[in-house]
Amino acid sequence: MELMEPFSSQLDLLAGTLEPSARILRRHLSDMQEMYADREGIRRMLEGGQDPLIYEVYLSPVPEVEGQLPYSTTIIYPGKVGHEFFMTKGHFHVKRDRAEIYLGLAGEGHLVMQKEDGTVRSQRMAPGTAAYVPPFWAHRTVNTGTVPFAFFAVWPGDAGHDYRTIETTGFAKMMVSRNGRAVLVDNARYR
Ligand code: PAN
Ligand code: ZN
Repeated sequence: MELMEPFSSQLDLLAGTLEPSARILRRHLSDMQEMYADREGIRRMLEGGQDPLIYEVYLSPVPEVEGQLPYSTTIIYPGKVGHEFFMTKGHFHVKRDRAEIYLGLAGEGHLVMQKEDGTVRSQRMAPGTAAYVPPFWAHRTVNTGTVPFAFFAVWPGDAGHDYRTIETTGFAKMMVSRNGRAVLVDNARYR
């Protein structure tokens, strides 16, 4: 492993930004159309010229190799696609036994996790919530509030990101708004 010098970076605890960051990823609705249930609604939004920014990821400059601990912040904007709250794509780690820690910074949301057998669990996240993603659980975060939801994450450098499995199967449950409340309901498209 390459020897590094110690360094630090600055989190804006209210805005959720990370300075300096090596890269900022921006995910719009058009980047994740197949992740939401309301395909007809999406088609209408995109054809009408609406392609909202759903979330941003600020990535640390830490290399993604064994022994390192890369970290990031994620900001998910408030909003819905149909009844479904704005959320991240979600992924398994390529090395399934690699865990992760999330720390809530601002706003509120849910961390939805799923095992390969389709078992789903969710944890509510608010500022100060340290949520643990155990080995073998896919993870996706959802903004269930009305302001941007921001959190910090740190994971083992050799974990790798497998987006394909979730793109193909989806999550067994989806987080929707019902009578003004966030609830997890079965996803008819699962597998
Ligand atoms: C997080 C996520 C981040 C964005 O840093 O990568 O919140 O979500 P997606 O990667 O699913 O688009 C993490 O879980 N890293 O392993
Ligand atoms: Zn992860």
